[in-house]
Amino acid sequence: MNETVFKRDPRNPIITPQMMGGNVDAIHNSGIIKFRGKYVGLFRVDDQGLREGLYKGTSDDGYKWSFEKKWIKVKHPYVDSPDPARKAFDPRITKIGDTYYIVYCLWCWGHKSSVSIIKTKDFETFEHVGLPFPPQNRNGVLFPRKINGKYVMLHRPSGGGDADIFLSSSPDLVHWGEHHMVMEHGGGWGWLKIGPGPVPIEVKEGWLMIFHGVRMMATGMVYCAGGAILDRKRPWKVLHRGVRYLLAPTEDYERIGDVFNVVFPTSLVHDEATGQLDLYYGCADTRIGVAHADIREVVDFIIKNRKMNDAF
Ligand code: BMA
Repeated sequence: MNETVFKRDPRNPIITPQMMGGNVDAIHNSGIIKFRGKYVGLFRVDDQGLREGLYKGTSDDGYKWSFEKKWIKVKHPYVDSPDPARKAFDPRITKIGDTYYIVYCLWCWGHKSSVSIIKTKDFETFEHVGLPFPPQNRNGVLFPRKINGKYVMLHRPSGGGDADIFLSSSPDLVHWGEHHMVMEHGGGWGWLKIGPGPVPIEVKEGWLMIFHGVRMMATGMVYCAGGAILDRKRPWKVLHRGVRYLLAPTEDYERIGDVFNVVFPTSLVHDEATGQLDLYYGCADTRIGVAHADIREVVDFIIKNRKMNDAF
């Protein structure tokens, strides 16, 4: 184990396919958020037919979860399938006002990945909002408030190679434009591709953004998590990009699984009273881990180990 500021929870992995029982091959990159004093999550579950969809889970403490073992259902105009939710994966959940928006990746128009937005107020019923961009796009996450009067999303307009982080804005979550490139792939652990992770958190220096980066080794791709600070009013501007990763696959449960050597961060729960961050991440595309850090220490670590711009 070679940890930086994030420390792995000793209970890791906290959720495994074995705990789920039944027709589950893998449970990994998931959206988790505090809801009515407890935790709720939409979990990426691959079944034993290797189809992807979202299960709902609830928890009192963020570690022990109960699941509704069925795909959530959303009526979706773009997907020609008897059960559209079965094509969904890698959700991120953002609360804006009293509404929870879920941005996730959807296989549509054949086998092409697109980001899709749905919304809910109660996590019982989900409503389609829009499909912001044409394919391919692999990761999308909304900021937790409007910036300059518009909704803002980080996303990754690529299905594979040349994968960089972009930002776009919208007056209504349906019509998107004002595209900016935020960060190019590059650097040691992100030299092959990068993509946005959990919902950014506002700090006094700007926005704390945790993202994933990929490098190619002789044995295949290695996925790490790192951090950057974006400008508060112009969040496409990178103020500090951390050169050192925050989390890299070192444990057996992160190294061995359906895809080897993957930590894939998708949710960050922030306790404002204590400053604690809980980073939930997919491990080897098979199970879920959580790591903890103090938010100030994370920001300081990124700034101390920074590049002043996105050019490595
Ligand atoms: C990415 C996404 C993730 C996955 C990762 C590692 O492209 O498909 O869902 O965790 O690859 O396989």
